[in-house]
Amino acid sequence: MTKFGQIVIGPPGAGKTTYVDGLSQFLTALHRPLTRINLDPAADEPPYTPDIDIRDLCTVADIMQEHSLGPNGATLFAFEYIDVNFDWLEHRIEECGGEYLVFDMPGQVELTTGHTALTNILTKLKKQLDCRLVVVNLTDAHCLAEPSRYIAVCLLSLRSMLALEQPQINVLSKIDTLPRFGDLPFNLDYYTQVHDLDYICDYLNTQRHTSRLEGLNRAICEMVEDFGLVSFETLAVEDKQSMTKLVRLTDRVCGYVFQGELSEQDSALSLFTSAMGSLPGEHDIDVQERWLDAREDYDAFEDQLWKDEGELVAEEQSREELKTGEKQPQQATHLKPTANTFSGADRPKVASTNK
Ligand SMILES: Nc1nc2c(ncn2[C@@H]2O[C@H](COP(=O)(O)OP(=O)(O)O)[C@@H](O)[C@H]2O)c(=O)[nH]1
Ligand SMILES: [Mg+2]
Repeated sequence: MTKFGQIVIGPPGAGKTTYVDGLSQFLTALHRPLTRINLDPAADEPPYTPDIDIRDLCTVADIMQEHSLGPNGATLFAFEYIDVNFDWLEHRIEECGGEYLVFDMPGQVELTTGHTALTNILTKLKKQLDCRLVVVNLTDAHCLAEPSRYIAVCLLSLRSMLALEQPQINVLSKIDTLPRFGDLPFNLDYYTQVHDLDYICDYLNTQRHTSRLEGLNRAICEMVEDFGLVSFETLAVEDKQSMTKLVRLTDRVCGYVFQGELSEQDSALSLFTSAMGSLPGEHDIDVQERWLDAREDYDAFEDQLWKDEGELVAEEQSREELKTGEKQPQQATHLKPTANTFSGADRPKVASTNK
């Protein structure tokens, strides 16, 4: 059976484990058969319960002791170990049986930019288990506060796209924390679209101590733009709209949308989990407005929206119970987008700053 899923990568602290936990709750609510796989051999107890855990095969502490390696080398070794012992992973995935796999990865950048073990594992997952995976590359949105870090993140994202040779969605995580870092010189959509990077180089040159790096910055930006592969989505893991949008996008990119209809046709939510169409109003939401210019209005608006939906679901359920005389199981219908979800008409309005 073809399997679909996500490989969640990104530097340490980018929010990978938190996202896997959020995603796991989200997809469980949609009744999607899920296998959660922790491939971080140095993970502390993750907030979700992994169905498969690399720490059952090897831990960083054991490898460090046995092979006199540091924590970084031990993590790379662990991936070489999985590569060589791929049968273990294959067997465990088949045993768990979930049609949707979510891999929580360690933050070592070498794994996704140059080391071959992960590439080999991805190839085996594809060839031996018919997995169609999408890489979700998280980077803390804090990088936007520092233009040179943003350029480095663009370069790293491009590097992992080229090295892993998988469909990849780059994500600025913890976008809800952005207002803490002060005014940005450009609108948020400038950073997400990754176009006209000349402007950010010009801006960098107005800063002190960076002029000697001008040529290097411009060369990196030119290369990133020439490839035309890098752009960013945004994510605040506790924001349902934000999670919904990312789930829809990952479903389209890995191809889950084409088989969701078959496997989930009994679910009232199949339309939501598998439909190709965009969320109502999905493309109207301006990330600058949502997370910076009118954040509080949007938060209040969303709270009210979910509250209204919750009440609607409760009403529907009690009507159903009255009709059948039976207690209805708790439905996840509150996750279904309703016609009024960000339809535009009631959405908070704000004059764009258009930088
Ligand atoms: N504000 C905010 N914090 C987040 C978000 N996602 C993760 N975090 C926090 O970021 C920290 C690191 O997250 P973790 O998932 O352990 O990162 P990992 O090392 O990439 O697995 C934790 O304290 C999380 O609570 C988010 O969307 N918003
Ligand atoms: Mg983690």
